[in-house]
Amino acid sequence: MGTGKILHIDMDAFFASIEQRDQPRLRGKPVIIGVKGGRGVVSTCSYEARKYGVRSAMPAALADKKCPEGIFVRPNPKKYVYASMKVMEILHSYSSRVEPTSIDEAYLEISGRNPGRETAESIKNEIKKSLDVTCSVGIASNRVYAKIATNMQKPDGLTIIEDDEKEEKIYPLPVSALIGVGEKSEKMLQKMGIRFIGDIAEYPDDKLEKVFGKNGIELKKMARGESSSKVCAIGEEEDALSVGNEHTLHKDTDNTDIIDIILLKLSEKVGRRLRKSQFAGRTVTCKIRYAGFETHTKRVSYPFLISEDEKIYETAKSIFYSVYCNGKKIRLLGVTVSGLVKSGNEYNQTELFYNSSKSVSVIKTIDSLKERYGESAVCRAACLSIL
Ligand code: TTP
Ligand code: MG
Repeated sequence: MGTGKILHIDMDAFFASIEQRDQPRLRGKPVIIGVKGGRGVVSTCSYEARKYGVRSAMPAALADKKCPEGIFVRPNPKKYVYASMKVMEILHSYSSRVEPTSIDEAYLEISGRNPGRETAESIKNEIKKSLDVTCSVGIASNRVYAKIATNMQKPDGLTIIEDDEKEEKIYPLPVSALIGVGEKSEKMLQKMGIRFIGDIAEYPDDKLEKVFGKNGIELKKMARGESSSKVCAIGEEEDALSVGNEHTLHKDTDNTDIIDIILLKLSEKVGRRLRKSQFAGRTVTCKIRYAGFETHTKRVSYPFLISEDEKIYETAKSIFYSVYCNGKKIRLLGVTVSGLVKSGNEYNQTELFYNSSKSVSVIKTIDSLKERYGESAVCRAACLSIL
């Protein structure tokens, strides 16, 4: 059988592995990246800590309770950004088409002449040799399966899914293994009698479309391994169409409460403009300018359409914190959604991929209030407590 075309790579317990590499006393131990006794959440943890049930985004206090022998380590973002850059540099030496999708994750298009397994092994060896940390790789003929493959064997895994293996290896997986299917979508699918990826793959188009709009069709394509698998190298994105907003601060700040609120307000503005013009997009870009004018932009792309404020905010925020150097003062922030597609009933379509307790009617009400009384008329509780 032919080899896969898309290679997906994801570093193992990224921040924790870097700390274990740099501090030998942490090796083989349950390491929790976060602040012990703080009110914050866990950034990530070593595989040793995962055995105790510790997870990313879990409150630090809960992680401490679950794993009393866990060793908390404060995050060193600069170090992780540097390591990420090294990884991306290595990836670029294997393909001109590399799409980083987070600080420790990327898709690569590998040409037909290069056998997938050899390329993957070589990448894994080179990363291990030059950074002394491990990664997991998945290869398939499409992005969705490649990412699923990566997650099938972690840490230090290498998994290849051939096209003729999908019924055996992909279809028996629960729907939640598909990127974008959260708890809410899972429940809705369950009500339709859909539990496994194979169920979606065989489900009638019209019924999926009725419930989920265009994203229902997209979901079926994802399940079948037929969704778009283009790898967008940096600078190549099709973002002729985009909606974005920027905010320059009156006074440069490193206060993350203020930064979060600005990102929230920018995301709400962009979301409202998207919905008003009946567009939804795949890519969120966050622009960060430091006081010295040093500017960074980074983007994350989803295989589905989004237009909800919270999804935009969540994404912009995760991009921000993957780039931000703690303590550096910020002058300007920007949030943009691109890769836009005209969408008739976007609420219905995006509902499938959107895991929020906030109902569509609430979003609509907020939009119409802002329309009538201006942006500052409706401010969430989070904003009110600070501004
Ligand atoms: P992930 O790739 O999701 O996690 P991971 O690399 O730690 O572990 P895995 O082996 O399962 O891939 O995220 C990459 C890094 O991003 C992670 O090391 C820390 C950071 N991160 C956060 O700070 N907060 C989060 O909620 C998540 C999910 C990740
Ligand atoms: Mg990772």
